[in-house]
Amino acid sequence: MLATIPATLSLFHATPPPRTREELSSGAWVLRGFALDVATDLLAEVERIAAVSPFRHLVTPGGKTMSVAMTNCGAVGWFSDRRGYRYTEVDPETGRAWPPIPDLFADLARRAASAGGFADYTPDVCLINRYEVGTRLTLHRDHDEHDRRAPIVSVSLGLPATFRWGGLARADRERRIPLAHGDVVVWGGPSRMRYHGVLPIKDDVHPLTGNRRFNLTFRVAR
Ligand code: MD3
Ligand code: FE
Repeated sequence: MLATIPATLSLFHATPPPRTREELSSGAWVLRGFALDVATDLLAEVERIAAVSPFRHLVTPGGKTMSVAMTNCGAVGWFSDRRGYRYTEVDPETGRAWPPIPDLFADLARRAASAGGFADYTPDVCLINRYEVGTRLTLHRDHDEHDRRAPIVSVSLGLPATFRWGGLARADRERRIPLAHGDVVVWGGPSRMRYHGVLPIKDDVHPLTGNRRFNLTFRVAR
């Protein structure tokens, strides 16, 4: 006789990923599924933010247009053009302040930092990256923030990505880390200045975001 499968375990329901905590390298923690409970609300906030400060493709100082579309919320926002990379208090595209960090964002970032061993985390900026199929982020380090003792907290939403996790020198060997919808990573301590990037997003459809991936990165910029 066939065993009856309880509805909660049936294949008609997505299998919930286990909520694990794994240290990638000293100070870098992957919190699998940490944002799953609030993912829908996070995406609604992203829409509200983008209605004030729209997603745009920034131009690097070298004159290349980035394939990732970006916007920000917070007291400052990350911006780039031919003049360089910097944090600004005003969105140069709208001439107005960046929208504030929603309480839901601040609360999630603080709880995640705490789970990674960083107490009292109060980010002043959340950079929001939007990836389409084929979009990538080339290997780089984040060095425009004054306070490098504070971790960066990143939240993955929508389509999965393969993360490139390098070392402190550009030529160091890198690892590939899969990041799924709802995963949160805390990048602190000696890991804060490592090289990292994202491989091109694969063609797929996510029930909440369609053919897109969003990434929230919380920072203490100043
Ligand atoms: C490790 N974003 O916005 S998040 C970025 O998925 C960025 O959108 C990627 O790299 C994304 O700058 C990766 C993970 C991340 C962010 C910052 C880091 C990892 C980091 C800073 C130091 C070390
Ligand atoms: Fe980065």
